[in-house]
Amino acid sequence: MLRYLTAGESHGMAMVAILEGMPAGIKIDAGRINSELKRRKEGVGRGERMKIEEDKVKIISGIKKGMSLGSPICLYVENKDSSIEKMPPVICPRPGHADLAGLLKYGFTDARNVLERASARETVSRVAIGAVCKLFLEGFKIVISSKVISIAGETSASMISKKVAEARENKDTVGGIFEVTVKGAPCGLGSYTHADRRLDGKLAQAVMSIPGVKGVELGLGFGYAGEFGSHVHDAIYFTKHRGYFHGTNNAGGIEGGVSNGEDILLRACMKPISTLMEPLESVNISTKKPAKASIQRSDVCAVESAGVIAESVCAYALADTFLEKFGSDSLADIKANYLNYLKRSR
Ligand code: EPS
Repeated sequence: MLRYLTAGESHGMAMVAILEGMPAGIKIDAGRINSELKRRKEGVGRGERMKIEEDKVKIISGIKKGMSLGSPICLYVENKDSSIEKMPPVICPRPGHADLAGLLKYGFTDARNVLERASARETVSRVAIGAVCKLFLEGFKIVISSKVISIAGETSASMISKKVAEARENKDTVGGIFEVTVKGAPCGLGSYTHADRRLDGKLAQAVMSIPGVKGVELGLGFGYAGEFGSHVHDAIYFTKHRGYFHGTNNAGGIEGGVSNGEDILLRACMKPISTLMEPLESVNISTKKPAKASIQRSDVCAVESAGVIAESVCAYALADTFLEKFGSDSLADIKANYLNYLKRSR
């Protein structure tokens, strides 16, 4: 139903996104897109680039007088640091980054050609798209949030900032775990009928595609592995007031690839940022001799930002499945379909 494309290098002119398939009639304000972009920049462990960039969106198309037109929405975020043409070549690939695989795959002799696009700066575009999707979903009282669960194994804010400061001091980096919660999603988004329609698969793909993410789980996730079925499946109840509901939510709001009306709960693990100020062993790709990996300006930790990015990509996946179920070209028609469905599915 929905599709998007992003373009832009980390130090190129701008980050660009085109979102196609959004219905007409959604109230969309640049202010909300900008506040989501600001959230993406913040968080413990972010680096110098975040102080350089303003990350303010220009709406190029698809929106008139604050209302979506149903035509492709083009969003443009200028890069203040657009020094790509002047930057020196990178010849010692960084372990953990896309540098080496990208060099070999595309036949480059300069890993800058790889890292400019592999950089997590690309997520500016995905957060801008996610903000539009959030505005659409919020019209149906579907609200998405995220929080940090742990960073470098620590869970309290004070211990987390201590560990991040320690990593910065030691020229090191840290990763962690974040959680995304979706409240208000109706039962019935996604489908068990075919692999690529499953909501769990769509969400996992979307979150796994965020740079640095190495693991994704829904609800109890890996915790299911050591349990008896009778202890972990969520019993079903019905009351006139609530309709159908589950006693627990180990499934994380999705059964058989379909949302079941409970909160959708997703956790993901982000590895430590791969650019190290005290670099690991690598190889000079011109001489093929051992050399320390290249040093680039970077973050010490970006787990909090990854949570915001995950909210955004989940918002896109949910808006897509929502339009699949209730879709039409006009928001008014979608609302009518949605209310009709709510009435019959209780
Ligand atoms: C990022 C922009 C980058 C890095 C970081 C994320 O800016 P620069 O490379 O100019 O300092 O801060 O990039 C990475 C973590 C990465 O792996 O490339 C951003 O806007 O999110």
